[in-house]
Amino acid sequence: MQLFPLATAEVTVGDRTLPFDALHGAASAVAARVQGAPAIAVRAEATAETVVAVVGCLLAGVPVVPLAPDSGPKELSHVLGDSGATLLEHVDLASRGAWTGPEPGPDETALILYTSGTTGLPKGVPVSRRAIATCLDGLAERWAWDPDDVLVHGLPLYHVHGLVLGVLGPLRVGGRLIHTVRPQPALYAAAAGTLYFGVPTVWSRVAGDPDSAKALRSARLLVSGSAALPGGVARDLAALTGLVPVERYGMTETLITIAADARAERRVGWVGTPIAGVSARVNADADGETPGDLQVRGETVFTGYLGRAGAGFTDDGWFDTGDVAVVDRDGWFKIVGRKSTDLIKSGGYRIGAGEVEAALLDHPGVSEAAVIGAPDADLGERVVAYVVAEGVSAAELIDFVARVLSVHKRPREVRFVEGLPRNHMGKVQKALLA
Ligand code: MLC
Ligand code: AMP
Repeated sequence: MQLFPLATAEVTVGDRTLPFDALHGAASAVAARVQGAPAIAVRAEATAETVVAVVGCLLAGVPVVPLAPDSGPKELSHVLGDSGATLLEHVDLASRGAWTGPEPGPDETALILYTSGTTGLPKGVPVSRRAIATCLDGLAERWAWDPDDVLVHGLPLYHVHGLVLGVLGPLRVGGRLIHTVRPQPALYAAAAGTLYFGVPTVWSRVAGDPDSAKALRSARLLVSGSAALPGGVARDLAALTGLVPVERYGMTETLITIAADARAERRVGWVGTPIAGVSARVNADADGETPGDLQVRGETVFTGYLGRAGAGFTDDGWFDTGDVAVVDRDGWFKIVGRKSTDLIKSGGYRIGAGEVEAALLDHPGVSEAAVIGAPDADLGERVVAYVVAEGVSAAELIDFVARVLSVHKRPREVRFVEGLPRNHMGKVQKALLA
């Protein structure tokens, strides 16, 4: 199974463009360097070097661990230790090789993505080549994505959205990618693409910048994902661009599993039907449109966290997403919430409350900490920390978390309290905090 069967893609990141031959040549040189390594970590800055590094490892069949470039020391040592990866220090865009090694098998691990749980440190999610191929082919079918498309986005290159869909997608489809480095409305407007990706925060900012939004009128398709798209944002975009975004749903562990067909009538708030190779079900007590646990299985779904086989799967082999959904008679799914309030989605980033709490407790001035996601018009949810602390300011605590963890995991707000509400077992009652 070839991951990139067409040699027609072209990748632009910022002001650097790599036609397929240049990308393949530079990636071949990386492949020759890394072959045989158990895993390679890449500081996934939004650069052409990151794309070359990832493709080089994929050619050589070496699992890639993409790191948030602003990872704090705590995250970095955990991820490197847990994955056994070696950090790839330097990539030369000018070097050329001609990799002719055999195509790795479909069950080989292509990527190891780290993602937050409700407690503890991030967990490694091995993603197979088959999972990537099935996901991208399913989405290409839903979106009629072809080599003539110019995909534009500016999402981070260490998550499913920006990396798997946003970089490996155009490479598999054989089309063009323009990565704008930052997902800013004016940069989206200037790139003049046919197809655009964004998280809801990005789409909300585009809708808030009418001049940039109107420039997207010449696109054929806007896609939103990673968090729920507010209906108001969809309507504002429709008025400005003439396009209602399609939604798709997924997660690190499963890649994208459910997507709306670009040719179907838009159903704002509904994410679509399972893509080819995937099944989804709502495990509800009652029939019909009753909210229940959304469970998925199929070729895009991982087989287990690194070092924790079996966690998250039902006895009959479905992955329990932790999301709550309804499904209608036509088989369309709507995501209505999440079971745990300890997984926060802020700006499309998944942030575990427990990880932020542990970071806060590492500060000598903090004796107790509880973190929640509060509704936020821009970010969907914003990280709010309730702390019992002495001799430290809110700004200092925010900076502290931004330093020990990635910047996006920092609380946006710190509320000082005398004590945290706890039940008789001593467990913090977060419902009483909000
Ligand atoms: C602010 N900054 C600080 C700081 N306060 N730096 C250090 N310490 C502090 N205390 C700086 C940051 O470094 C950055 O600087 C700037 O402030 C803004 O950072 P931010 O506040 O984090 O940006 P913000 O505007 O909040 O970001 C919004 C956003 C971002 C939409 C751009 O949230 C984003 O990129 N989201 C995408 C997440 C994503 O791709 N998720 C997909 C997961 S996969 P500077 O200089 O760097 O600008 C998935 C599966 C699926 O979910 O279904 O897709
Ligand atoms: P991540 O692991 O960062 O990939 O985040 C996965 C989570 O993002 C899912 O479990 C959902 O909660 C959320 N998510 C992704 N896409 C959507 C969507 N279209 N609508 C609502 N939530 C979404």
